[in-house]
Amino acid sequence: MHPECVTVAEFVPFPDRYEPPVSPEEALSTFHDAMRRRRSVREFSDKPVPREIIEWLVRCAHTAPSGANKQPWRFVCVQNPAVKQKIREAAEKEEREFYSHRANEEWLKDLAPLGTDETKEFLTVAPWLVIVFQLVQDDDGSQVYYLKESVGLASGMFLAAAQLAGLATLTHTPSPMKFLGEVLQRPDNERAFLLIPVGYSADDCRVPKKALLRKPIDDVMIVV
Ligand code: IYR
Repeated sequence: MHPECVTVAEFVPFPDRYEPPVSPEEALSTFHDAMRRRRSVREFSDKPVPREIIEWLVRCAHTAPSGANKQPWRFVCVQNPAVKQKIREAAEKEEREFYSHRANEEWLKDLAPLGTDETKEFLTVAPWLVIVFQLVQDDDGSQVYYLKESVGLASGMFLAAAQLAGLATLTHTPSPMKFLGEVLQRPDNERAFLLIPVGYSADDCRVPKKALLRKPIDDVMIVV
């Protein structure tokens, strides 16, 4: 080991250990019932969501594990209408390219049941756009580890928290996403990872029928 790596790990007795107030089965069936009803929503209401709620979502996401506990994420939470408009215009520009020639035939065929196209009205209608950035280096210039895994875990926890709060989300990935760093004037060590519109689903919100279907559990779970 290098001589400068002699920092000794300090341990404390596990504080504040969580125990479910109900049986594991009951806790899990309650959680599952909320999660199975989550849908990716593209038709949002413009009903406002208080800033404090969005802060709770970020706090929940920020509990995620990460490589060497580097917490290599940043959540830029946009409610300013002019900034949302800028993001929409830039995203739609990329999406026009995607749908007209970037995507191959198989991709367009796979997307057909979702009914998506280059119009991204939800980017101006949803009260909040949360852009998750990954830190390719920490702010102090030090290395980060398992970046996509870490930021993916935090993003998943953000979505779960939003669902528990009765909020609708979409995992939107306009590609490429470089414009998000530019519009939001983010520093060079941040790369956009995911754009998550957050709000309430519109009263007359519709969702794709095909995406209701889950593969059977035996297709996704192998017990050895
Ligand atoms: N980014 C495009 C296309 C798109 C791609 C996938 I993979 C999706 O699951 C959904 C959409 C768009 O947002 O329309």
